Amino acid sequence: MSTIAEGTDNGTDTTPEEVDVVVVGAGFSGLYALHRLRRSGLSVICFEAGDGVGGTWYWNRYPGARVDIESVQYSYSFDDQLQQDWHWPELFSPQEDLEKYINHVADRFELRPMIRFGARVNRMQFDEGIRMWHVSTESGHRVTAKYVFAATGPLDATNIPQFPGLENFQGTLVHTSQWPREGVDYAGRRVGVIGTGSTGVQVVPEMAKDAGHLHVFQRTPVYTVPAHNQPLDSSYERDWKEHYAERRAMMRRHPNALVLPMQGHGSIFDYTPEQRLKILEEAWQARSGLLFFFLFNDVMRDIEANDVVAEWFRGKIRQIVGDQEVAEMLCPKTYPLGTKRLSIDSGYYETFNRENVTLVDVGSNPIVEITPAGLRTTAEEYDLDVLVMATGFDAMTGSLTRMNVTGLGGVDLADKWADKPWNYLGLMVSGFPNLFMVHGPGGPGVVAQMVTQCEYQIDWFTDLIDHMESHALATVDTTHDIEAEWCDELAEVANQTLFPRADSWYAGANIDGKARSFMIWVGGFDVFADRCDEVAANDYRGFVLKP
Ligand code: NA7
Repeated sequence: MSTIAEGTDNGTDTTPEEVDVVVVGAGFSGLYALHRLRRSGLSVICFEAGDGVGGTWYWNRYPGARVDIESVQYSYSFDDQLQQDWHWPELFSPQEDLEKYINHVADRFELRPMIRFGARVNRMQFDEGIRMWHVSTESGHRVTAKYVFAATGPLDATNIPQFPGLENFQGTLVHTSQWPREGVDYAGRRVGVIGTGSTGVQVVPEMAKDAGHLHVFQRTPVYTVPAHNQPLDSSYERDWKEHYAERRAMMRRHPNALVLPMQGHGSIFDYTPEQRLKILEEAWQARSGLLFFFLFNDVMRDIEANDVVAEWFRGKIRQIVGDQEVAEMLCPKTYPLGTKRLSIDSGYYETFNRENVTLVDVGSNPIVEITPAGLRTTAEEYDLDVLVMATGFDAMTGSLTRMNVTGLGGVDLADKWADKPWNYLGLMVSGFPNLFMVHGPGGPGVVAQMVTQCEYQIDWFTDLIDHMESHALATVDTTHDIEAEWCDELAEVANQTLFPRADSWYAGANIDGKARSFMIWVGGFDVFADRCDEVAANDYRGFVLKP
């Protein structure tokens, strides 16, 4: 083992030609991987496409960008002094505060010298002769490494639908995840937002405040609940800081890696309609939108139970939105509640009561063309100065397949995943030795709190590396039989829930031509982590380790 690969690109490139580990991405996962790997005494280099740390919280700087998990939970646990020292001003942090935090972490733990910024990885090739990875970046880095951590995030590869005429638009065109640092001038202007997922739900109320007129182009309505964001109450903060150890342990034992204020009411059918109303109303007023998943244990499994909550939900929309035609357009009716990411918002439905906001149904009348002056649907033409794409991501797999990754026998990862993203435990893919995926397809990914999850997965990988180094092992891989078993188990677990009933990005349904395959382990983070622990305790059962 060598020493830590440090040095900045200040004119002279100090990037070594060979390291123990390459980490791709300097978001929450990448930074923790750097910290943890350094503790193992390994030489590490990190390539980050952006000019700063933060990953999701570096790129998604659109107005209203905010985390949808309480910040006291969505934060690192690996250093108690850090969680004691840090003060979150708000309950659900805005992007600026998350970026501040992650920059603090990079400085506090002196991680920056290990990172090469503006360095997008564009090729990763496993060399069977030397059993190492060759990693290249668009900015010319060429490094050989024994191990690679793909800390690339499940929502990194931007999806911009290729509408005819897109290149002819004369106004400002921007995807929410590529929002310029200097901002976009939209005050008093004619703005269009395409997309009403979690991002659309956040950007719409914020832009409506200053836009001259805002058109929201909605293909599918969203279920969103109020965040009730507020300044972080000092006694609440104190209580968390006093109980961090036990609360972090509770997260490890929770299916979604969360601590929730209320849950576990049993079946919805155990209650009278009046009692259900009371429970649902309390949840609507409470501080965690994700509660709706946990209020009753049959809502995500039984369509009739789900329908009860969904219908109550539609009633809420009809109450909030004045114009009942608009309210009806906003009511989700084609997929069960929770089977696409439940959003949390700050005044989303209320925004449609504003004079300067118009909802356009592009589900019934699709967008046919972007024109130089705006866009045209099958029904009408709209003149716009600013067009915002809140159209999401080639989720889970896109960030990996876009890096041109080739494994044993020169197999391209994109080809290997042409029909489904084969993987074992979401951690590894057979034929791609020593390539570790953080939040990979096949793991709990976005249905569980991601910071706790990334810490867990990175600890698991670094323990595996420590094991390999102390036993003089050169490679770890898995087999296609094992990954086929895992993918079957994942599908079986998903099929016991309502999740597969939605055309969601959880199943690759949002990208034209992408194979349909449900990619997320919805059996619980707790069960997943127990399984990973058990695998490790049994000599990494299912993994193939070679000297
Ligand atoms: P999402 O959840 O994928 O939402 C994208 C939105 O864009 C969604 O409403 C889509 O409608 C819409 N969309 C995509 N393509 C089109 C076209 N061609 N025409 C019209 N509308 C379109 O991405 P987000 O960024 O909102 O959220 C991603 C995750 O980030 C979120 O779940 C959180 O985990 C954080 P559709 O529903 O496909 O009909």
